[in-house]
Amino acid sequence: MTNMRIERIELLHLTMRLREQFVTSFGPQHERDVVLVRVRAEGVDGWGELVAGRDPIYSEETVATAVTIMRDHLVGSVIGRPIDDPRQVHTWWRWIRGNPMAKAAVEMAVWDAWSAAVDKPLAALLGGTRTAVPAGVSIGLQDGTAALLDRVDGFVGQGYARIKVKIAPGSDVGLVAAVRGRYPDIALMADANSAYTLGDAGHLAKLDAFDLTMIEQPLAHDDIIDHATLSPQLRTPLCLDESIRSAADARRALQVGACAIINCKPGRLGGLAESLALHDWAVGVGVPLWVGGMLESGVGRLHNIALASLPGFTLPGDTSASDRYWDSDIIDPAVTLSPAGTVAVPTVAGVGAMIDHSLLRSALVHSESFGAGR
Ligand code: OSB
Ligand code: MG
Repeated sequence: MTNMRIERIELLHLTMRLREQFVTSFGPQHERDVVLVRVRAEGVDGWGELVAGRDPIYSEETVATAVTIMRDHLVGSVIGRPIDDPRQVHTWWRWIRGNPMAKAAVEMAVWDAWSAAVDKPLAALLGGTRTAVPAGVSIGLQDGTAALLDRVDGFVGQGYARIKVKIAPGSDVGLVAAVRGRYPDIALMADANSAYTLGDAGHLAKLDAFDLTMIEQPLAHDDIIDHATLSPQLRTPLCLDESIRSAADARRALQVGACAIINCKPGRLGGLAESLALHDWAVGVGVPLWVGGMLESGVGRLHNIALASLPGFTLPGDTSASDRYWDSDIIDPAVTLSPAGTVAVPTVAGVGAMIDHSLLRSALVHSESFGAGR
């Protein structure tokens, strides 16, 4: 198989209720508006997931803006155009500024279709080398320390390989001290989602006492320079999430000393090709990397797990099991956590074979389609 042509693209709009609210420094979230992209080529389907939120709080993109970009600029440039390598697709969109989540949703669906067409698992296509990857879990802000410890107990009991707690001003040092006090040896980190400023440097330095693997994105979502000023004031390594939108951003951040670790989210980077570029660069310079999550349904989750199987992802990702967020995920089998704290890398070619269409239908709100056979 050397060539593929996408004939039709469908956008499936789902609403999925989270098992429990997820609270970050941005506020609480109870459900996700999930848009799945289904690309249809000769005899095969490919699936991608839009990770944008309903509101522009993690980044500027929202479900509505991303769907507009897909409809007006992405879908038409892909349908009918011969593809001989899924790496090509993102280069067609270089002229479109920003909008990485919209691009990633379509690009990842093309990768998945390619995986199905060549009958090779996505992980293998990307250069993955592991059959299982260590899974971390991200725990939202809770109503007090006792509630947080309760959640941590549950996830440590399930075997998660790393615990990430969300922090915000007023809910930080005490929480981290309590978790570290109860679990002296677990891999523990804190994610601030941009809730602090440089003036908080002295306060953030108090977290140095708790042997955190990293502090994620303490300062502004679009900042690199202030993080470089903060970094030498802390012993704890900094990890950037929101600020890194390309492999070049990561290079610049490392160059100025803004971080020592990078969270790789394909949605934030515009897709898998850019994620691979980031990965290859990180391996070259020896920067630890991990795959972050965006509360994905099974579709995005399987993509993230495939990516995490590459050798440069040296730290556990936010690649938790389906039941972390969903009562019933839309894939079958769901992603499960092994007693060793790992999730299995899918060996099936194409996510489509793993979709539970009746669960998908029960979450479906509406759909739209583009191209032939409408
Ligand atoms: O900052 O990593 C983040 C979820 C939504 C938006 C941003 C983030 C998160 C998480 C959860 O921390 C990651 C996950 O488990 O999917
Ligand atoms: Mg984060």
